[in-house]
Amino acid sequence: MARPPKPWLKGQVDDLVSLPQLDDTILLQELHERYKLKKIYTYVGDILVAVNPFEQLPIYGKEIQAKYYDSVKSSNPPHIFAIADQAYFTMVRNSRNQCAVISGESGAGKTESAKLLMRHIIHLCHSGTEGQDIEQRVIEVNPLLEAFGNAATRMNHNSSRFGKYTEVNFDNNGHVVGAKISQYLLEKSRVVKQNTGENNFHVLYYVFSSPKAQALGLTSPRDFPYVSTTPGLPNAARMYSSVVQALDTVGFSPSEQDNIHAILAAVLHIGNLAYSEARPDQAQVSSSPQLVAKISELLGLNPEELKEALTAKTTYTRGETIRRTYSCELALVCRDAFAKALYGRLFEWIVSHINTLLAPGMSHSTKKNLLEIGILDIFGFEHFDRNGFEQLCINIANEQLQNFFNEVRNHPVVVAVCEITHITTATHAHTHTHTHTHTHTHTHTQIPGLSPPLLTPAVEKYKQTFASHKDFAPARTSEPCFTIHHYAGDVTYHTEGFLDRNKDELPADVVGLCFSSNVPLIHQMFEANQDGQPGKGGSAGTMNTARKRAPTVGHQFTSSLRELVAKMQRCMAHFVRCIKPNYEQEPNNYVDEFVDRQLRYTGMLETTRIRREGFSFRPSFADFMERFGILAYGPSAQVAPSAETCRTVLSKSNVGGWLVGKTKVFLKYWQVEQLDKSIKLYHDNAKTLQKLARGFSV
Ligand code: AOV
Ligand code: MG
Repeated sequence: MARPPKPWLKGQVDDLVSLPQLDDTILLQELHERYKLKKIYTYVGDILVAVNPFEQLPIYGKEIQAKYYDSVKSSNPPHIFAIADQAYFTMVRNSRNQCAVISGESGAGKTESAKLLMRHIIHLCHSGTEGQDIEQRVIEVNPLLEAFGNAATRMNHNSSRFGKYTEVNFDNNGHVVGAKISQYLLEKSRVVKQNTGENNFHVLYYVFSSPKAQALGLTSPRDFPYVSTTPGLPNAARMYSSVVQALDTVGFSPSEQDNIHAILAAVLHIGNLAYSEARPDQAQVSSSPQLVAKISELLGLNPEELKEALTAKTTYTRGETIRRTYSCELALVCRDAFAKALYGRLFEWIVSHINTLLAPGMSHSTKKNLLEIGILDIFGFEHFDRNGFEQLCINIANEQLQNFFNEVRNHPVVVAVCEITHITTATHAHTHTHTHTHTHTHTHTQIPGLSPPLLTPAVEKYKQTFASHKDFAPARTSEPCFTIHHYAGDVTYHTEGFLDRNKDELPADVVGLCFSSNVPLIHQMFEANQDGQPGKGGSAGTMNTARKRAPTVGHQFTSSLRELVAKMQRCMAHFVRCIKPNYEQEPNNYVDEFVDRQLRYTGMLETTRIRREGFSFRPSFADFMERFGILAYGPSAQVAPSAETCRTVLSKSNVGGWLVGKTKVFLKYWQVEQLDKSIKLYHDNAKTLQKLARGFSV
């Protein structure tokens, strides 16, 4: 009969994998016990679980940061700083790029974790006064992007409405030399419409606190429909100052900041444009001339041309120009599309300008020599009462991350094949075998809802294409919708408006108009040909309709995600799993069922098992010897990497259970940690010896 496992002190074990027994219930209970003791961080193998405390804990101060400086992981309690420490020093010692993937549902604490991670990395590489400037600028990018890309939702009072991957670049000495942000799919629709009880983007409230508000015509949020029906923000004035400070620090010039203010004000004013019917199906702007003049002034446009572009569409067929007037309903759609495009393009410009300002300088122009740590903070899985195109994209991204999480170290080949072009690959990843996943990838290569032929208003097409697929279900209602069995649960998507959101087209008349703006930034924002809109050559107002079809939003999104995953696969990955303990976003409240659901759908335990048993680290002989050869042969020996020499190193160290293959060494993650520990000890001893020697020579 099997002996019962030895008892342990509940909530006192830092790495749950080291427990004599671990199942779903124990995992849930241990996290709960630790949470009660305010131990929000726990290791489950090489994954850090972070339970959101929803209160400020005294665990992030300078003295704590000092403890997590080049430390052995097990010598301190689990912490997000330990992940930063491990990533940074592994990068420095092995010259290998690192990435941190932070996942969890909305409000679980991803963005806060990303910031803490970044803060500690900057602390670790802090090099005195030199380079301080760039470090501070990299840090200030966060509040800046949050102002423009975050909003209060029902799930989170500071919810990221875009995904971001921040790469921090380092030179060979481990000093920060620059950074680059990639942003994914800002939820532009929020600019013009918000769910009940939710806000617009933060900055659209902050801007009312500007000293220039009066000149911009910004009286009070009450007067602007895009923000007047929302709860609003209590601390707008204070936040406004912090955004301006961030803009200054990152390096936005005063005139660039003026431009940003003007565009934000214009977006708000556009929401006030009203229409009346001059004739059936012929809308005219019925708002005051002052309003039209204000918008035109802010955007550098001609007021008459503005009115024209917002009330009719010009098409060119066989040399003929046809002007089709809008109904009031269509004119409102056009107005909102204009506001969304302005805001969306402003956001894109801000990100690309940040990248220009923070790009590694000329002396580092050979980017090849630079090292990097990437931090991924993407919108969490979403499941609302009504889910649209945005939710589908967000959830696809989460599927892809889940896939990366499950497979990254154990089955790199499968991952390479499992691209985001297929939505079902990661579904139920914890129950699928890998061959299974593989097969699926080849059976379907399109994302339901994202490939243009499937985006016809008839949902019938979906049914035909995916009827036989087990992870796809046509809805049982007469409404146009379908259900996908995601890894995190079933989500029903309403296809209404899918086509338009996927195309995300702005009428050519509006594009042409903005292209003609005498404000260089506006001109530039509408110059890029990325949306299939006229580029430098096309003069405003004479668009040719035969131009190439623009890539859809879905297409752009999936291809940028694919690129991102490929990039992360070349890095050493660190995982942080954020857990939301309760729906109410309050401290001291851990709802077992709520947490249990999150642990189960992410397949926490299954992932842990795969990682514990699998050989997650498989370096070539050369890579292995470069990193660990010193343990057997010392620092200066010239030893050829071979199965033999690798074996010698491994036998000398105290780890068992490794394998040496024909070209590679096979190690489990904890064996790597053990070897790293020996390396650190080696260096520490060497340092002590040097000190002693210096002492003798004095
Ligand atoms: P998210 O990034 O995962 O949601 P956030 O990082 O914005 O979630 O966290 C939500 C809120 O939880 C924060 O605004 C804090 O109030 C609190 N919080 C999170 N982590 C901590 C922590 N370590 N200590 C104290 N409070 C914390 V979303 O962006 O919605 O998916 O799209
Ligand atoms: Mg966030």
